[in-house]
Order: sequence, then C-alpha cells, then structure tokens
Amino acid sequence: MANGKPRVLATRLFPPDVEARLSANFDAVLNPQDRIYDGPALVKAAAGCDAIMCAAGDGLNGETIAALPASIRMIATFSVGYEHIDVAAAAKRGIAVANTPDVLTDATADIAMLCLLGAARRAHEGATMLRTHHWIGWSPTQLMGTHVTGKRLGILGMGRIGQAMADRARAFRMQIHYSNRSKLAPDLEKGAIFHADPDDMLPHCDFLSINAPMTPQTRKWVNAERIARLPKGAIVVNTARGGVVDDDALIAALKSGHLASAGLDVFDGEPKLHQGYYDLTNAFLLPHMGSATVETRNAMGFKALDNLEAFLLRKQAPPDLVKV
Ligand code: 8YV
Repeated sequence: MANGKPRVLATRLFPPDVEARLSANFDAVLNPQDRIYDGPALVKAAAGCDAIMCAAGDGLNGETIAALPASIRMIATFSVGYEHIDVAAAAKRGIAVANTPDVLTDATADIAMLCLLGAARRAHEGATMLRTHHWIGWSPTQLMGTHVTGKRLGILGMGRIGQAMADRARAFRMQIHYSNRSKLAPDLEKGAIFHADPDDMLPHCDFLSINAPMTPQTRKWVNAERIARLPKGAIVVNTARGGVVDDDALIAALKSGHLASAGLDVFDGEPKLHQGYYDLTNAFLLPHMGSATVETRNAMGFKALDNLEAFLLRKQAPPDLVKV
C-alpha cells in the first residue's frame, strides 16, 4: 500500500493502456522487461503487494501460493483459462481468484477457424513453397487439400468459444456436432447435434475442434484410441490448451496419414513444443495467439482491472470470481 493505494504486482508486461490504468488506480509493480517469473521469483516480487495480476503460464501452483506473502488478497489473471492457478490452494489462504471470460471469445474463435482452414487447405506448405522460392507455378494437382464446406465439425466443449466457433462454421455450411457437460438450450444449440458421450461424437467428425478447458478429466483426452475413432483423413484443431492432446499420439496419426492434418495454436509445455511437430508439413502451427488482437488484449486487461478495482478499491466481490 502506497499513498493509500493497494499495491498490485503485474507479473508480465501488459498492453500500454492496461498498464496506464493499473498505474493510475494502484501502486503498480510493473515488469517492463517482461521477465518470466518462476515460483520463487514470483513470491519474492510479490513482497508487500496486496494482489497479483498474472497471466497464463505463471506457475501459481499450490507450493507457490502457500509461499506468497500474507498481504496477498487477490490473484486476477489476464486470461479466461485458470489452470495455472491452484484455486483450492488460494481459497485455503483466503485469496480471491478472478479471470477474464467473454471478451476473448470472438478472437479465439477466429483463430480456431484460421487453424481449421489453414490445416485443411495446406496453408503452411503453400506459404513455405512461395517464400522459399520453390513455387514454379500453378499446377492441376498442386497442394490439393481437404474441402471444408458442408463437412461435419465436432466441437469438444460448447461454452462461449465453442459456440462462437459453431457460428463461424455454419457460414461454411458445416454440420455441427458437439459434446459438452450439458446439452444446450435450442436457441444456443441452433440445430447442432449433441453427443452426451464425447467418444460417440468422434466417428462423426471430419473436423474435431477442441474448445474445452484443461482439467484433470481433459488432460491428454485426444489420445491414440480416440484418434483411431475419428474417420480417416480427419483434421484436429486445438485452440484451448495443449495438454488436452497427447502429442505423441497426434504426431503418429499425422505421420501415418490417419489424420490429414492438424491446426494448433496451443501446445503442452509451451513454448517448448514437442520436437515432432517441427518436421510435419501437415501441421499448421501458431504460437498461442488466439486472443492476440489489440482490442481483445485491452479488453482482457480492463476486465482484470475491473476485478481488481471491485475487490481492492470498492470491497465488492470481483465480477468474474472463479468459484472453487
Ligand atoms: C491468453 C488464453 O492470451 O485467456 C486464455 O486463457 O489462452 C489466451 O488467449 C493468455 O492465456 C494470456 O494469459
């Protein structure tokens, strides 16, 4: 606390407009070099702070949370996913946790569609051919990919982003299948076909899009057995969390040709992705940029600040409190 303002540690370098509001309303401890803190460094940096504004990739596991200074009352993450925070450990210490849902739905669904199209239409191979001066001209058989329009898309996790993906896919006249904890109301389902058991959905997926959060239940959910249930030539798209996919199994299926291709924006252990992906021409890979638009990253930051301001300045419950 300085000048009566609560002190907030920003674990990362956030967009300029977000840091400006953070600094105006709080005693902000910024990270202008965008250093990545490991657990002990984060605990050290949090000394004397009332709250932490963090991001995906920050290791706020049980051990780190247990070691945080007693002054920490809140963790506000600049992300919708919060698997990097041990919420139960935070609750045990009376630390509130908040995230940033809704505002990154469209940007992430756009990247999911980009991954789907990029994988289906061999965008990586085409762009590489051109940029390495190997394009000798159009030919009738060059870079023939997978047709998208009218195909079946299975969506694992029909939350906000899954539904936004379905909306985009409908413009491509795709038939939507989905699996979710609960069946959606007809106005949200919009004719999509519900599969109570996600395993039953797999044989119906020309494309499978992962839009489910990372939980102990979804960890390595896309494994060899499930990939085998997908039709030959299917395409896997992942814009959720890399850990939902068993990389060895996906890479083997991309090599064997059982899967035509994959479009991936997220990776288990990122930024160190499985080396096998680098050798695959049929993998369209992006560096976790689902929410990376100026508008969306500002909106995420402002939402994290809404949560911090409600809790620390107005003594109210943060609007996006994560429930244990
Ligand atoms: C963010 C995300 O950019 O919000 C999420 O959960 O995956 C991303 O789109 C990133 O996590 C920032 O913390």
